[in-house]
Amino acid sequence: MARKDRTSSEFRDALLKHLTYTMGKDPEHAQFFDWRMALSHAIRDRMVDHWVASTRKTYEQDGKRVYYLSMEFLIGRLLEDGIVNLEMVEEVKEALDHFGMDMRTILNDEPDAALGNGGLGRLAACFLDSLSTIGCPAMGYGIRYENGLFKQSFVDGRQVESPETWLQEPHPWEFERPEVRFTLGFGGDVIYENGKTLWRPAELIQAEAFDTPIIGWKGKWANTLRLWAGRAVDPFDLGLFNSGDFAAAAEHEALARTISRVLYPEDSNEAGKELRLKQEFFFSAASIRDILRRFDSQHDDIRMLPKKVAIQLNDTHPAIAGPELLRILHDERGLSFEDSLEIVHGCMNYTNHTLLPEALERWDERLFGRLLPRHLQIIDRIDDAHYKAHPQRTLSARSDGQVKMGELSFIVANRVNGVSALHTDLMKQTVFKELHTLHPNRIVNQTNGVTPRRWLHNCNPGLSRLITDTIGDGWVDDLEQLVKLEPSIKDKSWIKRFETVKSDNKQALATYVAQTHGVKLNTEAMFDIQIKRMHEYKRQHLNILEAIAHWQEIRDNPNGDWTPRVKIFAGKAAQGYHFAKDIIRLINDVAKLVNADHATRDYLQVIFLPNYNVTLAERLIPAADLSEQISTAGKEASGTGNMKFALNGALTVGTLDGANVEIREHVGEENFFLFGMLADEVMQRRMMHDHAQKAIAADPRLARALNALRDGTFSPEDPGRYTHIADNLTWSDYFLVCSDFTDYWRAQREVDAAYKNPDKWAEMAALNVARSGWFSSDRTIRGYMCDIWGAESLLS
Ligand code: F58
Repeated sequence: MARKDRTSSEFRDALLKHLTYTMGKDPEHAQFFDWRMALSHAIRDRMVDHWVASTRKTYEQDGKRVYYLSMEFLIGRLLEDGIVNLEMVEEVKEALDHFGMDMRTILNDEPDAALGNGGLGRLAACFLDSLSTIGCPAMGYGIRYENGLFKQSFVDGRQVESPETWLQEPHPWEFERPEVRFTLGFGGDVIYENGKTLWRPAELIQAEAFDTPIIGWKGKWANTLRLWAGRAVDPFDLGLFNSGDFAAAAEHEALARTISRVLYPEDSNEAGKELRLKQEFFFSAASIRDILRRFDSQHDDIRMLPKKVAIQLNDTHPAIAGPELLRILHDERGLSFEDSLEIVHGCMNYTNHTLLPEALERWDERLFGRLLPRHLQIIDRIDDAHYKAHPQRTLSARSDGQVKMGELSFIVANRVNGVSALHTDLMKQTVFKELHTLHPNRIVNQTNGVTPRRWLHNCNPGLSRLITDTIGDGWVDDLEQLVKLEPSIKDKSWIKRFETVKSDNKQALATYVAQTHGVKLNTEAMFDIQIKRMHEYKRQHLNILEAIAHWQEIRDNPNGDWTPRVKIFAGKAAQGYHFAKDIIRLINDVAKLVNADHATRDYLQVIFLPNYNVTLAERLIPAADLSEQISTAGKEASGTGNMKFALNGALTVGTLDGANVEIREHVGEENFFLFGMLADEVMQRRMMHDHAQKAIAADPRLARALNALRDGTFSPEDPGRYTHIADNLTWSDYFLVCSDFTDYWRAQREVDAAYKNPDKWAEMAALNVARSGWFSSDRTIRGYMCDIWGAESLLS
């Protein structure tokens, strides 16, 4: 038998074996679910050999290991990723064909693991993929939320949240590790005994590990994502049970499990805040213990820790890991405070993802002290030591009755990084100005990136094939090879193929939208897409205001030479963020009216797709013509969606914000639609108290669109529904929607004009693809390895 036939028949057997012995089904009666689970297990088996080999090599070589601590890992679906990375697509297809199953249908049956909110969590997932592709020994640490980010649906256009239940069915990728458990504590007292300070927590909980292998490109390396689940130390009280109080008997376990129950519990009340802080400590402390246990198994001298361990704090959520490590070294292992601090400093690094002051974490010191009394003392000592070394400083980690996690992370960390060049500069000038002056070498930049495996190779097979036909497949793990496409872009027949790929992708999206939402999209029109968390700084309302103004103009002149557009939105608003939820409702109300308008609907359609997640992004991005990256300059730390769109051949309409700046530099300013104020102009303009009113007075289109919000055009049954949005924009407009409107309008009309010339448009789009290679997360991870972690690849 030829080798290929042998391997596919072997895989067929493996699949059948799992169907029979793991799922306990015979093929006759197996459901989709059974086939998917059997397939996942068969694929997971193939991963395990690589995984074990990588782990063995990591121990043998004893190189520096990287630990990425993150509250979020927005990993999405894993089956296709696994099949592709193991180069098993053909084998799997053949095996499934043999049993009369369709691979695509099975892949689409997998739930999307939504263990994150947005860019921060997705970045963590892209980094895991790149760390494994590069062969950097690393581990991701996070929380195994039973319910990830809520499911979003719309009722009368309003966002309705329901629990996300990805773990309701077994998750085939993880390995439960009941033997890896740590007991952690909260509350209690700090006692002084024999010259030692010790923390005696009042409440104990266990963290249990669940491991998921993360396989890199071509299976050369595999790392681990270790997620912690809350368990009771004493799960069941038999005494209470026997006395008839069944609920109380199980209470310990129920309470312990709440800690890993949901991602970002509503924290507008005290109980929610407390749970959130507990979650942060829970996973950080468990991870620190695990890191020390592993280190201790190979080394005797704890002073070697910074040589062997690099810890990356993904934002401030795991910042308590610093004081916790310090506590263990000083209180439990007896090192001096100074030596302990030096070791901690040598290991820890911190990535900042936002400059929004309200998003920088701060804890009320009473809550903090109640839950973590010893850590509060340690933070004070860190502050004191820092003050001694820098008496000129004016701010500290603990002040004004609060514990400031940004300052704490900065002081403790060896390196602090921003996520785009602009963001890093702004960090130096704004939030961390003083700390930067005291530590001028601490802040470094690592512009974000995205994994080309998921965000081009897997989500856009048509474009991937065209690229591989043109330049070979080396680009998949060396994305800068995409520049080799440039000569072909001048070739008319190549551009035709490129255009066909895009129109096929649009068609596929339109079919999906028709099937799932019953809306028929005009595939001849430009697909103009804005998908991201709902936030005022991201300015989805600027987009919809422009759409309203555009609709009004088309209505004025229905026989004009309009460029047809489909405006697509998706994104979730935080449960307590009412303004953002009202913007969702507005977009849905605008969609209802505009899509039904016979005079305009050939030129303008608006749709808000519910329940934005990684899987939906994978469908939308390959079909986009235009990418909306329109945040108020200075507010979007980087953006990563912007990179995914450019890489898939969408043109950007955007401000000079976050990584847009670098995208524009790479793809060329002639291939990017720029508008809006610059970050420093934004700061200036905000000082002008009547900036919005002036902008409205100067632009009749804007005034008219705002009037339509006020006069109930979009909510005739409830005419006052959107008055507060118009009022907010007129009288406050912190994010400068009005001030940027006129220039946004101009840029959008340039977009319209450019789209009228399809060949030119395709050429610009293809140049975006060819020049986006730098935005691979492989490049970003290499930057972290070299500038932050001092870690090396173990792939020979
Ligand atoms: C995002 N942050 C930034 N935060 O907004 C984006 O510019 C950047 O590209 C990305 O990080 C990666 O660096 C982000 O996603 C959150 O989701 C917060 C988590 C904590 C609760 C509030 C949202």
